Amino acid sequence: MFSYKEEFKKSFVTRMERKGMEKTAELAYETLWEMTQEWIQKRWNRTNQLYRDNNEKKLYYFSIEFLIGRVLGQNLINLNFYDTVKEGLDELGLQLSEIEELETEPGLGNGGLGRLAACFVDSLASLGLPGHGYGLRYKGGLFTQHFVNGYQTEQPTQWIQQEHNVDIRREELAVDISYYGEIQVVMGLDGLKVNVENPEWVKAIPYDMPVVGANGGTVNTLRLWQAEVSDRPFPGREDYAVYEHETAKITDRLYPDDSLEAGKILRLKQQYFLCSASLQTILNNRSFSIEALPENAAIQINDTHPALAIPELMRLLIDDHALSWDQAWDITTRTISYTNHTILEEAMGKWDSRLIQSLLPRIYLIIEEIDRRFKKSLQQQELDEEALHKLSIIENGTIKMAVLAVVGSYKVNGVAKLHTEILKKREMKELNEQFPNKFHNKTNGITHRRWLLKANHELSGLITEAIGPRWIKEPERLSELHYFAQNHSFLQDFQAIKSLKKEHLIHHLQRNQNVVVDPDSIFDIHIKRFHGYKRQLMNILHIQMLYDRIKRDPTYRPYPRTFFFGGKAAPSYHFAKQVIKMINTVASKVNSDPLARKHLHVVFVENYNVTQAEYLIPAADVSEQISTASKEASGTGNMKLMMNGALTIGTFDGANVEIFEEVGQENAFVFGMRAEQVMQYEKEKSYNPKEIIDSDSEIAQLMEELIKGEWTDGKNNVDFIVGQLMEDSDPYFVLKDFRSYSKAHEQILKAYAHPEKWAEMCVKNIAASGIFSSDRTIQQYSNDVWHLTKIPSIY
Ligand code: CJB
Repeated sequence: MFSYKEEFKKSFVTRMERKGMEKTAELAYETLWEMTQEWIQKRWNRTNQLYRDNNEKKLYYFSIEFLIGRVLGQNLINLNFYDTVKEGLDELGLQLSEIEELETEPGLGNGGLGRLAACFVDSLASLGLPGHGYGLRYKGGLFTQHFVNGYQTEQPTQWIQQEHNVDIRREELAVDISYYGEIQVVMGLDGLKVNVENPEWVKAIPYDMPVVGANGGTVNTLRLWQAEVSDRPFPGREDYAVYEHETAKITDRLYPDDSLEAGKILRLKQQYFLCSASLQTILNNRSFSIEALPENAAIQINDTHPALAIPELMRLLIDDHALSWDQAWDITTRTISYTNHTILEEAMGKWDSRLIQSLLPRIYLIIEEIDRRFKKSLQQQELDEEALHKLSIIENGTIKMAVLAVVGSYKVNGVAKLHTEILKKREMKELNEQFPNKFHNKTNGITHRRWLLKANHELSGLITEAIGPRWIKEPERLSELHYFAQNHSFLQDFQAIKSLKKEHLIHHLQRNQNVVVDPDSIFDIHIKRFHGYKRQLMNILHIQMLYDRIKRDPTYRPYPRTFFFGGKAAPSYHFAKQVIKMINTVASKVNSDPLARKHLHVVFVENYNVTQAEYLIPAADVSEQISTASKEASGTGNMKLMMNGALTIGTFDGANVEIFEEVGQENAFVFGMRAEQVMQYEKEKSYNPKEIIDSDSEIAQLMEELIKGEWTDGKNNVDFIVGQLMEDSDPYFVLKDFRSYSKAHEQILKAYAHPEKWAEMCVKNIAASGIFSSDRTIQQYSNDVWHLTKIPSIY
């Protein structure tokens, strides 16, 4: 009888033998890699053929980051081959999990925004929707983080290997990008025409990566552009060595600043490179008239980084396709839509006009014209100075990319209900009034195929046993788990799986970091980028307070807790790096104290990335989502942890609000100020942290210890942190929310004392998490913004 497993084993062994070398794990990885690529290639060709035959409208998702994580295991899962391959390899004496460990993770993103893009392309393919990702092929992904004396150090990460790369070079699709040059207005056949003389040319080479949808039905493309020297002659090219070096720099590395726009020329070069290359390829390879672009293509720009797509599309339509300004504007503003991911001032893309003027002179003229026409359209209205300021694209020598993105697109969305409301009512109030139907909300989501099926195979199996497999295609069916929330044997199975995933994490950490963790402790997990507003500081201060209590009060002997931290700080973000150092210092003090260590353990997981997340998330009991209300646009880690049955301790911020709505506040630990209160304090500048210190003796003691240097190890200096809390008036309200945070932790301890009730709450969280699948998000984008048609499945 035919068996996929036997077929796989036969083919696998033959290939291994053909290689004629020792049967190492590396060889097994190579072999499995090749076989997977062949399975994918067939499906990829079929999908592309379908696209050519059917000509449906396509979506292009432009993003400066795609944090895809390891691909081998995910591809096997989406092909539905994972179990077959795993069992087959088992029988051959090989462990698939060991083989997977050999893959270097492509770290082509910083955090939430990049990972969201990766979840989105997975969902597009899995829903059978024609949507492709366009990004950059950075040679070096996000840096590798190591701790030296507790300080973060950064090493470059190389993910591209000589062989077995995840992508395919498409030389024949290369396009040229131009920078610099002088503007010349010439008389053409149809009137005046703008030319750019003597630009510097750079070649953009696409590398295509397959994006395998669920059941292998649809394989879409993630196209990443690499910068190389152009074949075109131009004056500056004589100094070839310099030119070659400058060119390679464009896609040499990912900028490691999460939520901080570095106004650097290289960053601008990257952004334009992505936009120009992607738009040229879309226009060059179209099978429809240029006027029909909006009916055939939707372009979603992921934050303002690709907002230059707006003037670049205008340039291509006017200069290369001879359309009038009005025609070009009509097409552009019916093709492009924009997602905003932050209201943090420092992360709102802003460029010095002179920089754009010199690097992209033609683009600058177009932006100027967009601004001029927009301002002219406002002239009839009586707008005050503040409104005019909020509505200007160019102001005082600065180009505001967020305003450009809103004006030049047909839809603008925030990434959680609260965030969208803040955009509409406050940050972009004036723009929303000008374009009342443009703004809409699309709450983020995560792909359950990676964060449940792949990361937690065991829990997925249990869910399927209980409610059948339909939830995999329709994750909202996870709600059927409600029927099991009080089923004793189901809860026991859930607890057993949680313990198993804790063991997996412990084993992983033992191997990588040589730390030993108590499997019976509460796993309290705070994983995300380091930023003031994410308040890792509040968490570590709270741990200090618990330590003090244990030392001071002989009756205070709480249930053991392990506090895990994971995350990187932007190399230039001094405050965040100080917090990292402080956590490591507190960890060594607490962990080396025999009494405290019985109750508290602090573990900082080095080099947090997608792979580490896959170990941490399934093992979590508690999910720390403690940002200052109004600051976290959405958060997506909150959703991943919930889906794996962790209980959230969190503020009313970002998508937490919706998580609490879905699961009920009684199944989470909610604390802290609301967004309106925070914004009120900010407006009135009326918050004074000294009042808190004066009225709360425990907090006062903590501050005193900090000032006295009791939490330094001689090498670190907490002055900077104390300075922010006191002199800088605690901008993220750490002390203000501290007491209610501490009370929420007390509630956690009380709840954990009843294991079955706790497990019930966990299961209710999983049951309520289906709505946070990115399949739901993508379907909503498709219905409301992109209007895509599902392609028929072939498998
Ligand atoms: N975000 O990761 C980034 N980088 C930015 O530059 C701006 C925002 C994050 O995007 C995520 C996806 O939408 C959000 O969940 C998160 O709140 C936001 O900080």
